[in-house]
Amino acid sequence: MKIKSRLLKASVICVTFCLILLSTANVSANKQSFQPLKKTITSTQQIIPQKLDKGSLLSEGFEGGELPEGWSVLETNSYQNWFIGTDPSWAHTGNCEAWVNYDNHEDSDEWLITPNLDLTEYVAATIVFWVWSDTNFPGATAKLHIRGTGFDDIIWDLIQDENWTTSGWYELSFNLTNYIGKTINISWQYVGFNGQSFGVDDIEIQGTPASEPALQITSITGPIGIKATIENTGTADATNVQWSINLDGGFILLGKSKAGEEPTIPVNSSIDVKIPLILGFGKTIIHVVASCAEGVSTEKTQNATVLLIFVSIK
Ligand SMILES: [Ca+2]
Ligand SMILES: [Ca+2]
Repeated sequence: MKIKSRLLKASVICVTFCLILLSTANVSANKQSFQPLKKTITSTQQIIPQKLDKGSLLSEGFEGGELPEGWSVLETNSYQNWFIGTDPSWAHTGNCEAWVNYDNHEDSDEWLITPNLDLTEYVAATIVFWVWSDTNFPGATAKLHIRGTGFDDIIWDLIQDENWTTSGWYELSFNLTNYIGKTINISWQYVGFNGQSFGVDDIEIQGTPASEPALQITSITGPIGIKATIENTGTADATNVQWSINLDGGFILLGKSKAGEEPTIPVNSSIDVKIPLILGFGKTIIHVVASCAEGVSTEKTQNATVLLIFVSIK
């Protein structure tokens, strides 16, 4: 009986202890399960090179498996900081994402910062990205900062601005047009104590390039005198277009050079500029230059032979 009683007591203690353990595990399971596993990159994982078109200022899915070049982090302590997770089950797309785990030991103040972005050549810009989190643990929040010389604007705050009762990936987009003409960087600041974990993936920053003229000398022809065609292949009118034609070499008695000005070459239009009559002989190099008030210029050289009034283009 004694042995049975002892066994029973031991069993009760054991079961109680297990129940306590289980209940403790339950309390933290909700958040412990959010910790993505670290894994090493295997040879089957591809590092996808970035291909940016003219309108793309930044495109980042963290698929390189490490903090991308030009990015930085600020850490206030050594525990629960930003890292690049490499488990595909935690990424929004691909294998990787930027992640910071919740911290219930120390205050978090962890920054993930993009490279500097020059918005001077653009007339509009937007940022779109995905974040993983929820708003059920308001002890910590994530803030989106736009920073540049003399300013630090918080344009989004997870706990203040969202009501995400289910954890998962959410898409966010913001207009950056207020920052046109400036150089900025964008930061995700994870700050507070014992909040929800936070992930970022698939960041796209698109800009609308400012329109500008583009000048091109598309042809230089003879045979009586020289005619050059200057074309505006850009996206804005070229104004106060200064042009010149010069002949270098040979024995040129008449029509060695000429310069002029055209008030405007509209988009997708061209003008013909001329030296109407050239008199001379010998091999020469025709040099045509054009520039406009918008600071764009172009030039072209062409070999030719002059024989009396005839110009033969080589
Ligand atoms: Ca990714
Ligand atoms: Ca930390």
